[in-house]
Amino acid sequence: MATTVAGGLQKVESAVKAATTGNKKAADIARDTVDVQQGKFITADYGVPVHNTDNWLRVVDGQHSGPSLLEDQIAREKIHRFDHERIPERVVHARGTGAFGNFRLKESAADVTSAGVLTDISRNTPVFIRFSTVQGSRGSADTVRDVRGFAVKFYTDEGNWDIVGNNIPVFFIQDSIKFPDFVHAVKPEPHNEVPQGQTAHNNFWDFAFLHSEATHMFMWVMSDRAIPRSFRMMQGFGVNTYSLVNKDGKRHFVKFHFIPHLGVHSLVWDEALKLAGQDPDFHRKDLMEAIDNKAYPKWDFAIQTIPEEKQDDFEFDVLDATKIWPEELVPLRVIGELELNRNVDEFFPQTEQVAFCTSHIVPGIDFSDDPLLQGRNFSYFDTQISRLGINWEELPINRPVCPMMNHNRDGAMKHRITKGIVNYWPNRLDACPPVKIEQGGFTSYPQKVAGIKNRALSPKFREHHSQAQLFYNSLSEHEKAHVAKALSFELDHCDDPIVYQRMALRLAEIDLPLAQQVATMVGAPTPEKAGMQNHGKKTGGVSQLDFAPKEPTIASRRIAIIIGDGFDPVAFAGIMGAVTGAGALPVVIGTRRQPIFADGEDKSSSKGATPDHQYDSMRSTMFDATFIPGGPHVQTLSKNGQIRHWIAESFGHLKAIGATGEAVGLVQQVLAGVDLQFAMTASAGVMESYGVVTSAGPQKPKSFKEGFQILKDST
Ligand code: HDE
Repeated sequence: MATTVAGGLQKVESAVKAATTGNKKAADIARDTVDVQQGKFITADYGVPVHNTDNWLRVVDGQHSGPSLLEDQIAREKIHRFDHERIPERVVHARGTGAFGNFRLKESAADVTSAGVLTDISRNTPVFIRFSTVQGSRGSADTVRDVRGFAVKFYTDEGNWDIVGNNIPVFFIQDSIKFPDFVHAVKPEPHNEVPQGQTAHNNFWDFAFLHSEATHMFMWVMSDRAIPRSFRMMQGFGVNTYSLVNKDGKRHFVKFHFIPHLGVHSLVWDEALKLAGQDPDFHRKDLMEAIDNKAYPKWDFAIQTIPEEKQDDFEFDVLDATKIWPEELVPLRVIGELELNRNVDEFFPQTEQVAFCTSHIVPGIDFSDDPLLQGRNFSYFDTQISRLGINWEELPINRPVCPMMNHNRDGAMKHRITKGIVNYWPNRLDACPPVKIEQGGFTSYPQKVAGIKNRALSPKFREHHSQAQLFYNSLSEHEKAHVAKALSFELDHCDDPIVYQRMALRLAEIDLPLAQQVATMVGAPTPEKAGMQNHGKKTGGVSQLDFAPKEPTIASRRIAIIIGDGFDPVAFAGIMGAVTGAGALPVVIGTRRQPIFADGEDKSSSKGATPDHQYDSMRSTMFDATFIPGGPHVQTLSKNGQIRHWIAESFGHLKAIGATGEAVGLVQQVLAGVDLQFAMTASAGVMESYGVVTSAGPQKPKSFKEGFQILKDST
């Protein structure tokens, strides 16, 4: 079928098919995609067929293996290639995972921009997203407390447009020159390279205190936002202020938002801590699993815009990345939808080599004087050069899908061959000329600038507390309790008293009761008066409860169904049908992975049920809910300490537990001594979930609390 390429490999059939499906990026990448299973035989990198890659060429005399020969070019190639497999990891956001998808515009924003991607509703723009943590290195765990990167590359018809965002709408610092200090302080400490994937250490909190501008952001990072349940359940924010320019040349400032259809959900801290060891790949697996199961994650794409002439109408500076634009003041306008629907074929050339640049914008979009953005525009391009080399934009994952031609040339690892006798402009052949503005050529917004050259920021940048208070006030009670617990955890890990004592004082500038609570837990003197009065104001779109999906859904959630020999087949079949019908993922956990037989099932004639996993390789933390059917198997389950722990732990994490028949008794027994109040303190809050659902009570208690009460009453 497909033509043979060097190395005896052939084009991937599926990738070639992509060329005909209309997805321009899939078709583009297909040009460079081969399938190892289509390879007829092994060749060297220079194409020569090789018959033995298992033994180094050496002198053998029949009895002894003699010295290996340097002459063996095949062995040397294999080792050389291996020696150089690694490239430098990203200096921040090293740990990440990516996927392909599409962006569909639903409403033209032609009133504010001339960008084709935001005005042409007939387009289907391919995208690649990379989600990441910030602090940890490439091999660190997914569920650590950290900001998540949310970087989107739109392969538009006018070139690549990158929104290199986060899942938190503000940042720690206002001026990009502070970034190296910030990253040094947050990363593992210089003397011992500790801790990995954590902000719970002296240097981070020392930095946080010494930069009061970081106050708003660290409050977000101490909230549930920093321990998402899934990448699919987090918001994305461009954070920086960009500009949109319409066809009449009018400019608006803009902030970009992505809002997940599944709502914004988090783990509880105890789950996150345990998962970091039990399943360090929890988030990347979750994303791949959902896409494989066609539960394609979707986000609304929204913009907030402020006309240029209203720049000074706000208490805060609209170019300050430590501030949100409260939605009561600047409403969100949903104009599009983003969907992820394809996993990568190979991690390194796609997810690892993808390179984002805040400076990648398309006509109709422009920068602003946001001092954080200005520095970022320099930094990203620069870092790609050291990570990937100067020709990084030629890599398949990075190259645009529209025509690309200019007079830039050469550099290490140049791949493209440009024919022609001129490589400069202007040239006597008129080859590859600039594009007129009216024909779509990019031009910068002709902004008027005046001022005194100085190392300073304008006065409004000096206010650092108001929105930190606004954020805290806008949380629900259980979210506030989680913030207090997170701060208590983090500052307890700081052993230098100056660090946690000062931070208790900083917290007293946000909310006195919060500061007092945290000071008690971390051993700082209890602040007696507020360093600054809390203004008491609230805003929408901050609490995660504001993002509940329109219809409650368990779609794509993982439900554990625990069985041993003698389970009730009717309850089992019923729950399998119900879970699958609701679009969730049933995962059968057995007392072993070999087939398990239902109550009354004849082992000689039946195949039994083959579990997906055996209980000892899984933990309750990996599931959103648990169901145990009744039947004699409960006798075995009830003797198993790990299964009892599973039930108790799920309960402690306020997850739904379902049981029928004899299994109701097991759940009652395990939870008999548990005080609901205590369970909720452990998870620090009352979550409105369906709690414990058993055949002993109504099918759907209104809350976790009610479910638990019903269980107790029926004991
Ligand atoms: Fe980044 N950031 N950043 N950052 N950032 C990088 O670029 C930088 C900032 C963000 O999945 C680096 O390619 C500076 C804010 C994401 O490949 C580097 C400043 C936001 C990613 C860099 C910031 C981000 C990066 C490291 C302060 C949210 C991962 C590797 C002015 C809006 C992208 C790389 C990916 C990565 C610099 C602050 C988001 C060094 C100088 C604010 C999602 O260039």
